[in-house]
Amino acid sequence: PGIAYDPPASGTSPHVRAARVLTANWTGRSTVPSRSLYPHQWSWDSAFIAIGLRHLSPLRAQTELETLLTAQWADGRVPHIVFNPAVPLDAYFPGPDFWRSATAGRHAGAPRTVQTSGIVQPPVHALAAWLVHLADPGLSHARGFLVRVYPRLAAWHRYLLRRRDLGGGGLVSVVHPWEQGMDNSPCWDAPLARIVPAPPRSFRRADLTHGAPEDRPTDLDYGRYVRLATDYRDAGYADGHADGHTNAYADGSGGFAVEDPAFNALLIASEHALALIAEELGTPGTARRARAERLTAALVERLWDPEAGQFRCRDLRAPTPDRGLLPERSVSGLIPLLLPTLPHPVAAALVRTLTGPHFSLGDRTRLVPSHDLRSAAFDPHRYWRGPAWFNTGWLLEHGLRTHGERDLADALREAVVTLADASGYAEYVDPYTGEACGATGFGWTAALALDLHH
Ligand code: 9WN
Repeated sequence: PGIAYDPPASGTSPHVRAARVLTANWTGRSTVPSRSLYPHQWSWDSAFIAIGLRHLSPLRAQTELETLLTAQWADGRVPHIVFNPAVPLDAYFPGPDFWRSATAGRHAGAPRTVQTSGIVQPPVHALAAWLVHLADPGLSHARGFLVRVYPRLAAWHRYLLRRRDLGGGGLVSVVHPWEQGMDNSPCWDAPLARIVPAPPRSFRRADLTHGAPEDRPTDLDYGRYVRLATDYRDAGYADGHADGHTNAYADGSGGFAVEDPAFNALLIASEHALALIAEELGTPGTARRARAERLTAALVERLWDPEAGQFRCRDLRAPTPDRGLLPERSVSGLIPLLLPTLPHPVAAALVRTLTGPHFSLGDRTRLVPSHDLRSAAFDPHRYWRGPAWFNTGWLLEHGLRTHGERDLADALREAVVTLADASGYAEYVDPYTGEACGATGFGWTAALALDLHH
């Protein structure tokens, strides 16, 4: 239903192969990131997927976002996973029986009709909604797409800005590595080291049934992910107030609270998109644009490191009085290049860092590695500790183009499209060789390659 474009059985072009991945991962209301590893709906995956899907079927792209937003909590949070009740409980860990949203999330306003996780993911949704609208404004108007999603997207941003400014400096914090989306980034090594891992026998990983252990986070990482998620759940997924129970901090977070450059840059890009949506609906976008500018200023003030030539993560639980910037250089610290109103010297420095020895774009690497090539923690195969991912490639392609770096943007675009197809639409690839890692037939890889193909 709703499929506007049926790829021919013997298609040979990359476009057709990417479209096939999206068709194979479509469940009728949304798209799974991967049939094997991630058999439910994921929040930021759906946003990226909708951006590609709009070229195949604007209706499916709108539905993708609408389905996700139907699972929004009353407090405004958009959960990072919406569970498909038809999928067996042991197919993914942590599943609905772990998160128990309907009961544990009752006070935060978890929906009663669907089961979800209780944490969030980067807010790419308003940006995606705007791009989806542009693909077919006629259909969008006819279905009242923007009218329906706008209040939900506004509530989502309100939740982040009001309940997650844990550092008090205007930026949003994540309280779990899964929220930031780059789960085992070396940036989290120091903040996670302070977390007592859950006992290994208290949970069972499902990812190792499908993924190679050396491409996935370690058991020790998982023990800590489980501990943080358990504590947050057991405190009723409450943000922003002390409960004196399991949460040790007055702001409601557990032992992990980080201001991340990519998460905040995506919020800013989405706030700009919300301004455009507001205007399209005949209301002023001025206040939103002003807020986006304030957030951009806060981002530069709190996370920009001129010596490193990139943004860094701020660890709010660091035992230093100034709550230090984390020393590791992640691709996350380059993503703000996406923002058109970034001060020129900052954008210029980011381009130098991207092409310099730490990321080597266009020299030793064809796609941007997720982590600093020169870090002792760099590993070309282990998940977010080095491999190149296609969503970060897509974001940086836009950033380069936005700041007038046409040749670099063209080369990156070509690399995303070529390597996505050559790898079988892999989840991530070795940044030097392009060798496929993780799952193949991965949703956002196909979607974003398709988008750059257009
Ligand atoms: C936990 C679905 C998600 C992505 C994340 C990626 C990975 C999950 C996992 O898969 O995380 O949310 O089980 O490893 O890190 O960015 O959204 O594709």
